[in-house]
Amino acid sequence: MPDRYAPTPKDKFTFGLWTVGNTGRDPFGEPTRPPLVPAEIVDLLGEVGGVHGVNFHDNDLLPIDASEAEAARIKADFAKSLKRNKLKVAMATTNLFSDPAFRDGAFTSNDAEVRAYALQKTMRAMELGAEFGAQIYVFWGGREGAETDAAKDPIEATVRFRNALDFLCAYSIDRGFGYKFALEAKPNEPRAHMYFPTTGHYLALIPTLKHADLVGVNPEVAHEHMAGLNFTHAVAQAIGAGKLFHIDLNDQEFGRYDQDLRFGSANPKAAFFLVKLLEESKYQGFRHFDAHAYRTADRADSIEFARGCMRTYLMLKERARQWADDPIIKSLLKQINRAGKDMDALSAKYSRGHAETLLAMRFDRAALAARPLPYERLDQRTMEILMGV
Ligand code: GLT
Ligand code: MN
Ligand code: MN
Repeated sequence: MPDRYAPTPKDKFTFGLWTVGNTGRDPFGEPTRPPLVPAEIVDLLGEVGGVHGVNFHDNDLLPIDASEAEAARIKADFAKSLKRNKLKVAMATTNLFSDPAFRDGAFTSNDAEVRAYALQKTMRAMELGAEFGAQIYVFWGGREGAETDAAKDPIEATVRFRNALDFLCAYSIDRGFGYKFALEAKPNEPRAHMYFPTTGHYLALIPTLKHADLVGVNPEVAHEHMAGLNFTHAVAQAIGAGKLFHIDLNDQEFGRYDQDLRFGSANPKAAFFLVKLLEESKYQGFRHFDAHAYRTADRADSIEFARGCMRTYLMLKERARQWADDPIIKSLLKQINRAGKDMDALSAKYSRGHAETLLAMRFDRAALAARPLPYERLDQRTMEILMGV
């Protein structure tokens, strides 16, 4: 029997080199898995099966101090492994956080030379991504924040960040890369307070950019959960603004330090509403799993981790379809959505007449409050569908 949860490249599932290549290192412990070179990570993804593509930071592919000869060899091996495994490069990004040069930030650093270096590094990384056909360019400001607000003027930091984005958008246009840029928020990393802590903050920044049309967001489940927020609402706002250019799927328990867990493994109900939203809104972009396996995982278990991310997504997608087709859900939805054409017509557009009509209306508050809203039944039915009952 064919496995109906088996992914195919059409599902547009992607993994970063740093996700399945994660070695299990954490702030308190050394790696638990041997490091893999990029071509080996691509082979691992080939073994996982059904993956669309792979994403990288410049230094996931090329060590920061690689010689030209070394870089050429790594790139050639990587290209061969992509071909062998029929994988594409979907997204590229810059590592502006690991090197101590960025300890005070990159685009927002207090040092003009660091800011200039960050631009240079990003331009080179954009070139590298374009060489492999990346369409999306992510900005995750891993160090764009401050451990103490005595260090930086936060208004000036925002100006610096905006200037960098304006510069890099213009560079992309100039070079004809055709990138769409996706900004990824995170509240803290690891101790510092970030300047753009949530997706909403970035959605507010974008209209102030020179090339706002090129720039959207890359929301990540874990990052919104770290801030105690409802991820699906953030994504919905991005979709509504036409700005969901990319998405980082993983999971994260609330009130915990950065976990990057297998998709849907911590909050399956929240994951269900997210998948439902992405599918019903016909999101066309990549579905990137920015997560990594448990520290205990070996290679075989890391493969299971990657398969699990995709499988859970596809299971939830099926549940979302069941939900929409379920007769009980349908009748409950009908009951709670009380359409009122005349009412809507009044409020759809302002006119003095509409305002006067509204002002003259008498509303029966008690009757409004007495109308049934069986959300307990609706939610329980949702749970039953989720649990396969
Ligand atoms: C890092 C971070 C992620 C970002 C990556 C892109 S790097 O793993 O935690 O959320 O998406 O820069
Ligand atoms: Mn991410
Ligand atoms: Mn993360």
